[in-house]
Amino acid sequence: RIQGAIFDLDGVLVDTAKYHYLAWKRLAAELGFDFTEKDNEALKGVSRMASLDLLLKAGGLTFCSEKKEELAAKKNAWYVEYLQQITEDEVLDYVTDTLTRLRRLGIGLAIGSASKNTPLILEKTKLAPYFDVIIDGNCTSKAKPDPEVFLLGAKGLGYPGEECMVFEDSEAGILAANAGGMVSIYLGTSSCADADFTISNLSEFWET
Ligand code: B16
Ligand code: MG
Repeated sequence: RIQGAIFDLDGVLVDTAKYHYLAWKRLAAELGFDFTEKDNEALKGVSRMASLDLLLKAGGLTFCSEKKEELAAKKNAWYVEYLQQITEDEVLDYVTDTLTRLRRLGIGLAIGSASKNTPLILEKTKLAPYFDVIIDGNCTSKAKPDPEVFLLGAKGLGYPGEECMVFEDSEAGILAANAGGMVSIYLGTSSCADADFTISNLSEFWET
């Protein structure tokens, strides 16, 4: 039986995936190439430096690691600038309903995010009080698709991976959930072949 639910942050709880995209697109433009929404799919759930590597590959560019640190910092500064203006309005549909209903059912609730900006996002959106455990890019060393972030979430909740379900909007995150032995639920309009279930939004979760 499922005892715990672990939620990805960007793209699942809050609509911040679009700001990541805007910031990466801005960086690509500055480097002289176009970066499409389709190109951006591969970056979802992926760590900041790994995302930069994918972006540079798409643009056919290579840089030394010092320069890459500089570019990643630049992207992050733009992203953080966008985050300054977000409010509870950025919380996606059915999120607070879902969290409240799961809590009433006795399910433990965790966040499992790759983002180092998780504390800022939670502060702006006032979501932190809903969760028992928060695992983010500041306390993990291995990026999704490694299951580390979700295994730490399950451990924090006190349940084995098999008793947890993971809500994700990225391919890397679904692979991480599968590797952790969890039930993987993909949130998206396209389908994700590796996910145990695919839903287009959280209200659909309650219909099945
Ligand atoms: P940061 P998630 C991920 O968050 C994003 O999906 C991904 O696009 C981003 O590169 C990564 O966090 C790192 O974020 O640069 O803020 O540390 O989807 O795992 O909640
Ligand atoms: Mg995500």
